[in-house]
Amino acid sequence: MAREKRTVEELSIWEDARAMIRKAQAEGIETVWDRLEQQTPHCRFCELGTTCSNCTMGPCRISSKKGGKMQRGVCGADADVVVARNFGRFIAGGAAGHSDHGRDLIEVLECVVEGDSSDYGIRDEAKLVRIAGELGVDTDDRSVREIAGDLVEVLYGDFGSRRREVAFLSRVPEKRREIWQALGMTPRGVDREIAEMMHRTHIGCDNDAPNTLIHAARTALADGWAGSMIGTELSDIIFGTPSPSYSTANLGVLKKDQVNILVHGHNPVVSEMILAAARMPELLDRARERGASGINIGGLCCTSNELLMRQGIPMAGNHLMTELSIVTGAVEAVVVDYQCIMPSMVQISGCYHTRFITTSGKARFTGATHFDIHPENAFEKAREIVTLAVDAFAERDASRVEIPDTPVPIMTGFSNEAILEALGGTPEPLIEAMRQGKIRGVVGIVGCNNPKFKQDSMNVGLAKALLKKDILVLVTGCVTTAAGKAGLLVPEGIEMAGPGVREVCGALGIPPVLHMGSCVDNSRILQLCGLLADALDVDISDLPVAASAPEWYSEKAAAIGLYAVASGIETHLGHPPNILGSETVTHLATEGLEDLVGARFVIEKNPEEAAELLDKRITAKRTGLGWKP
Ligand code: SF4
Ligand code: MSK
Repeated sequence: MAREKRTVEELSIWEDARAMIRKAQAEGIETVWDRLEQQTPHCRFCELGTTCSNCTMGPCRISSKKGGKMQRGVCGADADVVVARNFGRFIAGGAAGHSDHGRDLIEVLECVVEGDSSDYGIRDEAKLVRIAGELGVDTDDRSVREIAGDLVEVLYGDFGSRRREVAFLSRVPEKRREIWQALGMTPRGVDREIAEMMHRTHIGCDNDAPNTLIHAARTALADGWAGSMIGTELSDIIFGTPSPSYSTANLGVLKKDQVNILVHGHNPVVSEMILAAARMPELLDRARERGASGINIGGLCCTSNELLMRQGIPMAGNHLMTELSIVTGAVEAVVVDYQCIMPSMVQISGCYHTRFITTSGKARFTGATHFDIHPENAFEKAREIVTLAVDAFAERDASRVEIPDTPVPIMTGFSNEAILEALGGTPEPLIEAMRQGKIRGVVGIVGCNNPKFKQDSMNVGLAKALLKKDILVLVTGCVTTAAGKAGLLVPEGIEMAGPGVREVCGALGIPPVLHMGSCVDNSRILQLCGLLADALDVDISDLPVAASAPEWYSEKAAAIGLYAVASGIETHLGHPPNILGSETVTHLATEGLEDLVGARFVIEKNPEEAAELLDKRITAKRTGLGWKP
């Protein structure tokens, strides 16, 4: 039966998105929703995870019909083995993305230490010394440069195989470390776990699905407690630790009379330089000479989160807004680093005067203008990029410009340091509010948009449903924009929360949903859970906390979900990964992991139902702690 085409209203909950989808349709521009329709229905074998092309005896498909033909691939691998191997490689991809991002920051710090880059520096020296001390570096009577040099070595070590465990495992509660040790899940080195995942899933290696999945969890843990955590902590050291501030969100942050430059991707290394260049008087003069009143920097996806948290740069949109931002006709340049950048943006840029600029040798796009940016040349290249964008302003076709909506205010900058400072230096007031039931629990809602969902319907729906139950919400990644546009990232948002959250957040003057950063910054949430568990002398799995990635789509999001579960945090997903072709793998993910690591995945596509499931978990954990439900 032919599927009915979804109306524009069914694609997104936002008016800025709908206006731009209509404009794209009127101008004959293909978007992600058009291509999803062309690709639907998807290959059923792929959806179930039962295709394999790991060797050239195949590719093979395993039938889901029990007892029929094609129960095994040519080599004899059954559905369990094929699904587990595919999932393991999916996780390795996600862990590689976050972790390679973390490594890039080590390289920047190394350049600073060795004097190879004057464009970057150490903005938070106190944090550098604190983190170095935490990781065993001698900090007494030594220069910042010497300490940073040793920290660089310790963190590079986390990527190799000489360690028994990654350095930040010192932040993991003892009980959790024992669980990992007993299961063989302790992450040793980032590259080691990723390489071993690829090795185990080579033809003729790990042919026992649960064993493969244990290593998938170990690989994900290397991401969360090493690669991502390094990314977060070094970004803070180099660019400054976030503290609360205000900004704005939605496509209305674009300015009709200014040169608009959107930074997109994940890493702050390039975008911080673009921002600095855009503030240069000579470039502002150049913009004025060309008829613009200024240079406006806005963000997309996680690069946006990075600049928003530290610099208050407005957020133009999340994943499904990226194509639509160009459709406004008001964007002179999109400057990207890596991850979550749809290749279609090159074609859409070509429909306007927009310059699509790539900056990383790891993420080149055919048809884009490439500037190879390294720590040694970053500011100079950023200056050239901004010049290019300024000059493009003259080519803007005013008759095609449409900037929908007016920006909404958002509050950002809730690093753990900022949260602890607001609480008076210790997590105790938060624990007390939780003990009293004013804040019944905490849920981190993270992750993406996916065109299979009505954009942000789940992200916003779940946040609102949890708040009503007096459950505090933390957000990162693309959920940030969703929460912001819904009015949840300002102190006035407490009106949408239950009485307890309203009272606590109202007294502190903070929003009921706290923005903690980008995707790698989910490591901040891990660290916070570790702090709370240690303060209560329990394991993370004993806490009334949970996680959710309602509209997730990427390998990275799956890795985040798995490291959360393996850390003892029950995690909701709005739709399952491609594992349903294996009963063993599905059972392990949704039930069996509870016995092993004290948490599991729950899959639910209705936000109210999902809130009920997470509430059930939180209630059980509260009871376990001897607190009223
Ligand atoms: Fe087929 Fe086995 Fe080769 Fe996979 S590894 S393609 S299941 S023969
Ligand atoms: S950018 S991984 S779409 S959150 Fe981090 Fe957004 Fe998901 Fe990318």
